Amino acid sequence: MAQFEELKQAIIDGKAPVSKALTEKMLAEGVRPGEFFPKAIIPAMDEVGRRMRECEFFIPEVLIAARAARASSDILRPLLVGEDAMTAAGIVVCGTVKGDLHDIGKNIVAMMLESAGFKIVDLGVDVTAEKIVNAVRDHQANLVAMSALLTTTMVNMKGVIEALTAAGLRTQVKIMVGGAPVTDAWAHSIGADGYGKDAPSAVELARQLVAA
Ligand code: B1M
Repeated sequence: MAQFEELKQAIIDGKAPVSKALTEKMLAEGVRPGEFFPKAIIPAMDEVGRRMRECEFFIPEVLIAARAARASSDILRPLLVGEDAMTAAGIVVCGTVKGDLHDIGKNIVAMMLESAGFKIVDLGVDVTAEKIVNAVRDHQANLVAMSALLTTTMVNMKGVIEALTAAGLRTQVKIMVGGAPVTDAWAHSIGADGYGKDAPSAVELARQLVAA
């Protein structure tokens, strides 16, 4: 359907008002809420991820595309009930670890995950291990996504994993980590399940982890 292509393009181009207006128009014309994610929003954000990986898009383009995706999904989410209920790809508790106030990268990752159909419980910045443990329990999350930008705070990721283990929740959740100083080797050394280099890789990794 040409309209889904148009919406997909509006999202890629970061045109939030167009994406909002098109979503409203299509709904008024009888398009079912459940069709938007698989036919326009998710393919659009997959394309944004591809462009970012290939350095055709940089942070500003990704942010405005994610905002355009949100303009559409904000309208759709309350409508996704009954038959059209969107099955979340997974429930992700995310946050920047204790002592760390950097949230730009974490927010991009959260927005991209949300656009890819994950339900996000964003705890913000300076998040304690205890808060993450409680959120995993309260929201029955199956994924924890931690971000750290400082070499002095990335050690707190290990504390979160230990706290999840101590609370008996480690087998219930997969854990992914990321942020500028974080590496694959670091992720393995602290017992995380994976490392995301950037937001598109974080989405791919999240999909793999929940499917495993
Ligand atoms: Co800060 N800061 N900062 N800072 N800051 C860095 C990180 C630093 C490298 C700058 C430098 O010295 N060259 C340095 C850290 C040095 C180190 O630890 N080795 C530093 C420092 C020292 C500090 C302070 C200590 C400075 C001071 O006060 N003396 C202080 C610390 C405050 C604190 O956190 N307690 C501080 C403060 C700040 C600001 C508040 C001013 C501001 C943050 C604003 C905000 O986030 N709301 C800030 C900023 C902006 C930066 C730089 C310049 C940019 C960070 C950023 O947003 N990058 C940064 C230098 C740099 O990185 N070039 C720096 C863009 C963002 C899109 O990238 O976050 O890497 P990034 O996210 C990427 C990937 O890493 C990945 O995907 C994202 C998108 O592709 N990713 C994940 C991130 N999380 C992921 C999670 C995943 C998967 C992928 O799965 C879970």
